Amino acid sequence: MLTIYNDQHALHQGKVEMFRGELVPCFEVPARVDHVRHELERRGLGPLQAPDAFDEALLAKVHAPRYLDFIAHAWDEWVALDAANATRDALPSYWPTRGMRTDVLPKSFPARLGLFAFDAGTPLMAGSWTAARHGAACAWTAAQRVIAGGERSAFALTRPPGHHAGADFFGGYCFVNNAAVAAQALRDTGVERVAVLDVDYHHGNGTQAIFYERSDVHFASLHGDPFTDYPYYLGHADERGAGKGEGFNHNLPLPRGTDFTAWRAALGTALDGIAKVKAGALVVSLGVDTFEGDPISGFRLKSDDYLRMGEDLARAGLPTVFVFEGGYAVAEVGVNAVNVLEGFAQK
Ligand code: Q9C
Ligand code: ZN
Repeated sequence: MLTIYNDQHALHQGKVEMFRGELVPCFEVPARVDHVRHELERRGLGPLQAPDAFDEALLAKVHAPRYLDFIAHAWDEWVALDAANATRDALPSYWPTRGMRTDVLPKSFPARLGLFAFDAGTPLMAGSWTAARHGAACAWTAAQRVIAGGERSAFALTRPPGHHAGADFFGGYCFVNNAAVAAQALRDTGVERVAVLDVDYHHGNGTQAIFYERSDVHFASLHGDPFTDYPYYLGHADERGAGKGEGFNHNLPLPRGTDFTAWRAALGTALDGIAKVKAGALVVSLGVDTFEGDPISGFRLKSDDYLRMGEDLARAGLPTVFVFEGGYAVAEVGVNAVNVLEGFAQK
């Protein structure tokens, strides 16, 4: 499997996140990607390539200009508030709620930080924007290789992850929606309809929101039920798309404790939906936080199940871009993610 690797990922390295009423060490750590890279190398599933030069104007196809302006300068603004901020990550503490204004941007940086964020679990630091932009370049390059380059599949190995980031918000450890960038790139290369299949434990609220009113990108997601699981406020089965996008959004929420037998049946349902809309290419938001040992998630997949997952994905018979998302059982993340790729490649 051709892998496009973000060698800048470790520039993003959060210290703490708000979790159950206290600041705890971040779950989303650089070692996650290191384990995946080492596992790819150990199994000889190379090569690793650097991304091509990426026109950043492409980010504006899936993100709002005012969000991109904000996030590009956020670290400098944070440090300008107080020189001592250089030693701590930026985290929001204020959010607009129903009935408040989000159309007028406050001058206050902390107020804007909260306006563009949806949780206090996504620290931003000096290298976050560089790491996130390089990640988008990896997703974009993987899409180019699959369509223009004639590869059957490619893998964007990057962090921070992307699927919780919407057109104008960050959260869930995500700043730039890499899967959306890949899907848009496939569209721009002439694929008439792209399917994004999100197998991360958490609902891909950002990806759903970006494409909710579009019929050219079908979004399907298997995830922990939002009644009990993050991101809580999106991901129910009755969210089917709106306007032109009606019928092109497919959520399959599953209860905590779901094992691979039930998960795989839901995957079959999602793949049937993708076949029905006649998608010409597939983007897989590949989170492996469905693993039984994941510290923040509730499904029960075992390492071997990821081989079967890859085989099932291959049966869709589509050019496929894999984009790395979550997975926090750090030592097992490499084996689990690479099992999906190997299962896919062997079919
Ligand atoms: N008790 C990704 O997997 N914290 N993001 C949830 C639940 C946020 C996960 C805590 C989880 C974000 C890409
Ligand atoms: Zn996740």
